[in-house]
Amino acid sequence: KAQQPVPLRYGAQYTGMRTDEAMQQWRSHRFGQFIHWGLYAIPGGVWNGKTYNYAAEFLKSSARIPTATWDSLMYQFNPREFDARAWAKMAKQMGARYMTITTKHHEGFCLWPTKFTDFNISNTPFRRDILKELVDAYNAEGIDVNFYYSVLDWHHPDWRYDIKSPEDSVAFRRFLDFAGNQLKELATNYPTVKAFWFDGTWDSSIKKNGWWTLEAEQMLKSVRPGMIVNSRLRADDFGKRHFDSNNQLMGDYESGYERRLPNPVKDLQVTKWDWEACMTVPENQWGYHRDWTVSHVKSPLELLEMLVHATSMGGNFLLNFGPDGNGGFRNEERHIAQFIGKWMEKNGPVIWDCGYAGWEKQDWGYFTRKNGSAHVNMIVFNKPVSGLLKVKVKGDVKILSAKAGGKAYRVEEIAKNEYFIHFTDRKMTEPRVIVLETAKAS
Ligand code: JFZ
Repeated sequence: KAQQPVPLRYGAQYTGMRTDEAMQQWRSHRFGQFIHWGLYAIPGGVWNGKTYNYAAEFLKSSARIPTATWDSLMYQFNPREFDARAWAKMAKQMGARYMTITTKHHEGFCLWPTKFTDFNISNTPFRRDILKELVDAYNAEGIDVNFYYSVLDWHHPDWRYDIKSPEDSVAFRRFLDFAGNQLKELATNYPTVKAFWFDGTWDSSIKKNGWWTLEAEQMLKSVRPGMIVNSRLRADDFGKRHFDSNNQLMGDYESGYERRLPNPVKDLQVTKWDWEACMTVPENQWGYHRDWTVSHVKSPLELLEMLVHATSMGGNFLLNFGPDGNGGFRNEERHIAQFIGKWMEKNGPVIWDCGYAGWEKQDWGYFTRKNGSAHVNMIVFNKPVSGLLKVKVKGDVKILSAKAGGKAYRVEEIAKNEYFIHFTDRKMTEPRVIVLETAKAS
């Protein structure tokens, strides 16, 4: 028998996907650039001559550095090479349609001149409002800017991991006011911000204050109609996160896929909601780390395949970059951006605006489709020795043609709803796109 829904005050606010223009735009972007930048970029994973292999943005915690010592890095933050317009051009060339920047990571340092703490960019030797320069430069390239915000704050004296005493609740209440003020300040002073990417909301203190996560979501949406927030912000009345106690997605999109992607056969449930996966280039480094030999560094092709994979399942792909303490990108990151950008220049239309095609995944690669289109894109990563690419269509459709650029490939119907595309003459040096033209069968 059907279960009665649990009454919730702070659960999901609606069911199904948002269909408004702001959300459609967010969804159509598909490819975003994530940027982790803060004081941790200065030591870059190395403290007192010792290299810490764990995530560079966690160095304060891994090397057990006292808060006062860490915070004094602020007086060294002077990224002379920083050039917002060059960053934006690189993102544009890569094919990214949005960028998400860490306004404040766990360390608590703020990249904008906030009124609510002195621990911010205006007290560095650099002084300039980095956030404003980035928003202006990316927007000028036609790229939307979104704000990452860590609620967890290693600097703020009122932060609590848990609420164990009346004193804790008083302090944490002050902390939540501080965070709410900062969020309102960000949404007000940077009016083109499209979305907030919340992080650092997994501790008991937040889970016991689910009301605040809903209040923050609603406040941002009232300041900026159309605002988008990720599921990671949210906790319900019972401290359940991402999905509420009735298993409904909270926030506007699911953001739990971190450094992994849904399985293209088993996890098709994700095609029912909006989602975004975020990805690092090394195994687990978000901020700048001097030594990338500590783990496997993904190749441009691996990352490009992940972008296609995410698109094929109706998700966005947010690829992380960690600029160094001078404001420059490492060569590996530049190379990745260039490589993906070259492919996107030709093939962007099978990514942007595209999503799940509704057809069964095949071993050669991925399908994508623009919503409602009669054209289905095949993105071929693995060419079989036979050169025969199997396609199983869904429903009453026929494949009329298979084309790559000007060239047509033979389409052979081998069984009901099953085809071979004869891709025999091609030597592949990069993922190849074949566009299938379909028509209703009857
Ligand atoms: C968090 C941060 O701690 C990290 O520094 C980075 O900013 C990343 C994007 O987010 O790390 C997480 C967050 C969530 C999970 C794992 C690591 N998770 O849900 O598995």
